[in-house]
Amino acid sequence: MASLLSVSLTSASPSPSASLSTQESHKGKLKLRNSGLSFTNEKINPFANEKSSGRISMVAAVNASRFDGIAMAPPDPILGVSEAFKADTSELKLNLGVGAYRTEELQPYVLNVVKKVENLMLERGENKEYLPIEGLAAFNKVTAELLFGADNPVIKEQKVATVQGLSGTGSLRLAAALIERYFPEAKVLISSPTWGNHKNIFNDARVPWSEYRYYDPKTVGLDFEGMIADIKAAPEGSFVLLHGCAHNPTGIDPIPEQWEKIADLIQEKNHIPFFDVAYQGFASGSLDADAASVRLFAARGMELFVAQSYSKNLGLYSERIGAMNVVCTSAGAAARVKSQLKRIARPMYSNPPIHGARIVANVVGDPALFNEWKAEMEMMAGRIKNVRQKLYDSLCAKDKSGKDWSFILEQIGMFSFTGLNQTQSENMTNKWHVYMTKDGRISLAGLSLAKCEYLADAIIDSFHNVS
Ligand code: PGU
Repeated sequence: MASLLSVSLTSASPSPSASLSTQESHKGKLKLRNSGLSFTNEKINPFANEKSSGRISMVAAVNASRFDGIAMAPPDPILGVSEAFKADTSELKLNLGVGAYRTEELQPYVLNVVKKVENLMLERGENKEYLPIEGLAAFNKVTAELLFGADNPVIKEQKVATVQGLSGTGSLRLAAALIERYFPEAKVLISSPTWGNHKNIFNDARVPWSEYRYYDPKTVGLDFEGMIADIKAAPEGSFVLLHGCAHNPTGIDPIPEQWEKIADLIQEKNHIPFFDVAYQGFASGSLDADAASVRLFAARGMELFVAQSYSKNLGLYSERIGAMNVVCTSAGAAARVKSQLKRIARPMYSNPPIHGARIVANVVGDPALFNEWKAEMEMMAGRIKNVRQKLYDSLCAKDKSGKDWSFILEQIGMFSFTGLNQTQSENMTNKWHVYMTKDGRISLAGLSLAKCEYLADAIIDSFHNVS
């Protein structure tokens, strides 16, 4: 029989974020921002409902855990798909969940140029000392140049605050913390739909967000009017999160004239554009073409945020290499913003990892290796375009219903947004062993030419036979 003991706990302890906000509290009052979300003590502190005000005591069995109040978290909608895929023993199984490039043999791919540079790094016997908080200087230089173009006045005039981040996600999270700290009244507008983790990032940073219309299921295209109306209706000075290229999950990007109109409106409303660039060079095969949207905004002299990732274009998924860039209207503002980004990074993770930063800096810094990278990027983008075409051809050949599948060819990047609903997507997995996210997104980077016909059969069955 379990013996009983009494446990004493300090009650009403503020949540971790509340204690962070205390730094900025006024006259000792705890200031929690109204994010429109429930982050009350009741939600976070399982003991908060206890009546006692100073200290609480509770009686617990020794076998009971202090963590019994913590519920099981749901699996991640994207990374959880890979876990389910691993557990499936069927030979037919296909992982089109996570956006990660695979070869035609459906194997993970390490770029040749990365292997070369890693060998060079090993030969040089470089040390593993801490990086500065802002990351590797040579990386920060080349990453901003790749994004804006080396000749861009924003670079020449030192108007960009660049810090190395923990890939795209970590860079977005840093920026979210900057918004929370210095723009307490602002909210972030995100596209509907968007990459699933965007909402988590802003929720955890306690930055309120709302959605703007983006995808029109009727046309399986961009709802440009809806997008414009929602950005217009947002309070002045909002941050507008935009996907630099290859919108995730839809694969639908505004055309250049639409980008101009979006920029006009953002300027008019005094909003701050916030680009997430996770696919530069990977969407079209060209680093410059895929940065056109960001450069268009920068050329207007606008202040903007840009998060970058090297997960896809250099295949450095697990090295966690990316950057956060803030373009300011003066070098002085950029220096101050950078100092604050460092201040946010220091207690979060102190300083970033060096390996991926050295790979990027060495690849971009050597003209021959840089060219080799571009060729490999074109090859990867080309393989994805080929499977996109073959999937479309297979759907047209097999589907006798007359349905127009041409939207698949109009989408760009590594994903296709099939238009399958949740039940249909579940049929893809349960019946056909095709693993994908429940929003109907498939990663074409995980598809081979050999599997296109099988996938077409699965899509046609799910679309027509499941409601
Ligand atoms: N932003 C967008 C638009 C993305 O699609 C991704 C990755 C990221 C940022 C972050 O990538 P980092 O690896 O942190 O640089 N999205 C992929 C990868 C899996 C995931 O959800 O993290 C995806 O499958 O959507």
